[in-house]
Parts: sequence; structure tokens; C-alpha cells
Amino acid sequence: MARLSFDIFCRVVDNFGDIGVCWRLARQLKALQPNSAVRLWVDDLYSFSRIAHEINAQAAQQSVHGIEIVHWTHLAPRLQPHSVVIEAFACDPPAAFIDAMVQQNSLWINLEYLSAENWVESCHMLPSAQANGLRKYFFFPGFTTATGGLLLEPDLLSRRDQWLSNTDRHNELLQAIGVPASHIQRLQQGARQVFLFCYASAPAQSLLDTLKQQASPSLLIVPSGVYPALLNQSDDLVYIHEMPFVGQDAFDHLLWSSDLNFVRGEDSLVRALWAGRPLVWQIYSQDADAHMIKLQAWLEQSPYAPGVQQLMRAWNVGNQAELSLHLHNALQTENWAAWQSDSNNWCTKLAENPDLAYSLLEFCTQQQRSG
Ligand code: TRH
Repeated sequence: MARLSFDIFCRVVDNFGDIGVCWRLARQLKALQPNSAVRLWVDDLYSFSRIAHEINAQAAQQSVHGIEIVHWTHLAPRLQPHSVVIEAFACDPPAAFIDAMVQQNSLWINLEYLSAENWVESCHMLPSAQANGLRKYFFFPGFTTATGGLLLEPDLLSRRDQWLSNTDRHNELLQAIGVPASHIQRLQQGARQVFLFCYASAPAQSLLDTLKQQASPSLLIVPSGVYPALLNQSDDLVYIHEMPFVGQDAFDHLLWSSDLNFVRGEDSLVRALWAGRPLVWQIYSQDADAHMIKLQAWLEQSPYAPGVQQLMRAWNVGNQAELSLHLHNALQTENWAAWQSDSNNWCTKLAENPDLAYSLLEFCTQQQRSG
């Protein structure tokens, strides 16, 4: 493929998903073309630094892993656009930058949010006519080959399996996030590791109560600030551990090594899918419950048993009783084994699709060739 250079614009609307996706995309584009420039413009370096500890939250410009990072403020320097400009989630690059893109004849990509809805396939790669003559296209991530796919490093699943084959690494990770040795030992004796990354509206109390009804004990790991109301409720059956935010790589390791992952938004969903283990997804809430349509579309593409699908709906609508019922059922031996194998199979199947960074690079290369 011809070498392309990239600008990625990221506005942190809320939480960590916007920068989480953009940072992974920047790193993957750089890995695909190590000798090409990748520049990431981001308006909130503090949020960025919480999920990538190597980021200096005070620096107007910095280079990390070979990627140039620019703090996107009104004081940002005027720089020449690269051959491809990706605006993440319709975040609107500055007008002066767009004028410079016209001079450079840059290709303009609007990278959209992830959705499993059918209409995505027909909108993926559609042009968006621009009065200034720039070539602009919509690019949709997705779960089928008719979309741009999901972000996946080519060697991720083999790195995952290698990491998991060494139990010392798992123990070191738990130590690093402050899990007491006695609880690490309980995991070695068969306790279940559950990771909880959710929004405040989730029926997490019901999750905890249900875990406490199970025969085997659990270690429930909750990132700092995510669900403070649970933290003082540890007992012999469930030990609740509040962990500090870790970098994205360690975040992946936590997902790989947990028996059950509760994830939210966009990026942690995709990363939990690559763990190939049971997950419960809380979708980012939208007006007029539009998110429930998206959740349903995703469930319909999934291989999950009806009980697991009911569990996910209950988690998303905040129904404590239904959540408890379906989670309890899903944790029983046969259902649990089916959920584990469905998760692993779906991971393998999704990994066969072209990944998002590669698809994007291929699409941009074709567009550049055709002028
Ligand atoms: O933080 P989120 O809720 O982000 C959301 C969603 O992306 C949503 O779709 C979007 O519309 C909204 O933002 C504006 O969830 P998400 O997408 O899972 O992003 C979390 C990121 O934080 C992900 O990249 C993983 C990372 N992370 C770490 O790297 N370390 C950590 O310790 C934690 C807790 C998260």
C-alpha cells in the first residue's frame, strides 16, 4: 500500500471512550506504517493521561510511541494537514485547518461510532459532498465484513494467549493494582474474578447481592470512581477491590484474566470481546432510549443464549430483580460453560473480519490512487 500520513482529531465529549478509541487507532496506524507520520489532536490531555500514563497532561506538543500529540486548543499551532485527516465522531476540525486541507487536497474521513444496526452497512464509505471540493467519507466500525470492522492488532489474540499461559503475570498485575495477597491466593483456589466497569445507572447492587448467593467466592475489581457505593460491602463471599486507573495495555490484561467482564461504552466492549470471555455490556445511554435499539441489534448478531440476552437487557434498563434472576441462572454450570464457549467462538469469528485500522488504510489508499 502507498504510504499515507494521518491527522486524527479527537474531542473528549465525555468519559474515556473517545480518546480510548483514537489512541488505539493512532497506535495501530503507526504499527501498520512505521515510517509514516501519525498526529493526534486531542482537547483533553488529562483524560488521555489517565488511560495512557506516558502522556504529559501539560505538554502542548509531545511525541509518544512515535505519534505526535497536539493539545487541541484555540492556541494550537498552525500545522500543515497530512494526506488523510480523520475526525473522530464528527468532532469538526478547526475551519483554518480545513482551509489548509483544501490546499493539500487531503482526504477527509469521518470515523463514526460503533453500532450493530443494519443501516450501518449501507452508510459505510458513503461520500459526504463538500462545498469546498474536499473528498469526505463516512467510515463505520462494525461487526460484519460490510463495515469497517473492529480495532484489532494483528497479533493481539496470540499475545493474549501467551500472556495467559504465564500465571505469574496475572499475579503481578493483581499485585500492581493493590489486590491483597490473601485474595490472590483465593483466586488460585478457584474464586471467580469479576471486573466491573459500568455507568452509575447500572444495577450493580443486584450484581453484588447475586454474587454473594453463589457457591464460590468472588473478587470484584472496580476502577476508582466507577461505583463507590459498593466499596464498603466486602465480606467472605465477595471481596470488592477498588483499583487505580491503569494504562490501556494493563486494562486489556485485566479483561483477559477476569472470568466475567462488565464493560461499557464502545472501546471496553471491543476489548472484552477480544478477551473471548463472558461479558455484560452496558451501552452508552442516548435520548429517547435510542441506545436500546442499538443494544438489541448487537444482541441479535451475538451468539448468546436467550437468558444471557435477558441479563444484558436487565443490566441496561436497571431492573434489579431480572438482573439477579438471569445472572444467577447464567452462572450455573451448564449455562456458564455455554456462555464461555459462545464468547470464545464469537471472538474467533469476529477476528476473521478485516480489522478497522487495516480497512481504513486500504480504503484511503484506494481513494488516494483514484485521485
Ligand atoms: O469511558 P466510556 O464510557 O466512554 C464512552 C463510550 O465510548 C461511549 O460510546 C461514548 O459515546 C462516550 O464515551 C462519549 O467507555 P469506553 O468506550 O469503554 O472507554 C473506556 C476507555 O478507558 C477504554 O479505552 C479503556 C480505558 N481504560 C483504561 O485504559 N484503563 C482503565 O483503568 C479504565 C477503567 C479504562
